[in-house]
Amino acid sequence: MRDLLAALDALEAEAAAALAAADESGLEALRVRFLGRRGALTAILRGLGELPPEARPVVGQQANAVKAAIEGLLQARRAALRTAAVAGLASDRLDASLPGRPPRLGGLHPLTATLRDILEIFASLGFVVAEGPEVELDYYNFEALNIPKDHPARDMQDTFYITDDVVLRTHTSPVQVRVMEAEPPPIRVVVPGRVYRRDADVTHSPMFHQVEGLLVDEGVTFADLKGTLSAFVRLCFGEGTRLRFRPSFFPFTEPSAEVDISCVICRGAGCRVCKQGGWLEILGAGMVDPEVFRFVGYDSERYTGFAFGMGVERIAMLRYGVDDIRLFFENDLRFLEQFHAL
Ligand code: 2U9
Repeated sequence: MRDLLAALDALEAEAAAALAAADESGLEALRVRFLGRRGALTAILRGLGELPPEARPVVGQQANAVKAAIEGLLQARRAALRTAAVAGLASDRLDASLPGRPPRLGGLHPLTATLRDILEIFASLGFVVAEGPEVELDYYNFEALNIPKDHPARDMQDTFYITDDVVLRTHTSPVQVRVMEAEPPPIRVVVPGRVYRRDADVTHSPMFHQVEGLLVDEGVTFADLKGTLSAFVRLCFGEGTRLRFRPSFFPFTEPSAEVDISCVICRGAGCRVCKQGGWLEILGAGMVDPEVFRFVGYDSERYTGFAFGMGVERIAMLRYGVDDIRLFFENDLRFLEQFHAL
């Protein structure tokens, strides 16, 4: 009898512990285990008849008390779990009046924004975009542009060679040669793209971007070049911007000029950006050399043309007051995010 009473106490303690740890899905299994027809409690109640008569009421009473206690614990646990579940539902409810999390917007890279603006301006002047390979034949990059074999630009020090006659293009000019080979005048193209030169410091990057332009037709003069570049400069930097053409030399243009604009920061008064000079060099240009027309089979007695070139990084540096070209290529978000609002 003592053993049976101890077993009943142990059973109640075991049930209490199991129920305290149970979740809703475990409750039914525990009911079957402790109160079911094959459970220990039922076995004890069924075996009462085998006990000595004086033990029957004592054990029977204790067994019924344990049964009632376990039923009570089971019901209490079920109620507690339900209450917790309802409280969870209430607190998880979506508050549709909360402000949303704004998605973080990206922005254009300053070079992309600058390049798009330049191309849009030339599109408004009637130029169409032409593109070509960055890995280029020596013939298109140098030979057909009247850059002779002994020219310093051809030095291993200045150009990335792939083989003896294949280079990474050093300018986008070979594209204009290809355009002229492919179609007769009139030609009116702008050529954006990456170019490569063995040069690296705060104002030079081994890869940078150019936009070049070429216009060829009958009767084209230096006045057309000046008019086109004046229109471009005023659309790009503002109506009040002045231009200055200085004589220069390029193998592929004759005559040639470098073009300065009045400083976009101080308007010519002198400042850090223009190094107190009041002028900024932003373009090279000239009339296409007849020798270049000879290479592509154009009749230089009938046709004349002008060409120009500019560095996109240089224009972006002037526009945004950036003093180190490498900042454009490091992809540091602290730099790039400053352009999102612009
Ligand atoms: C053909 C004929 C002529 C393109 C030209 C320049 C002057 C020039 C520089 C600007 C800054 C290169 O990026 S930079 O360092 N470019 O000064 N480019 S005329 O003349 C051409 C091109 C193609 C067939």
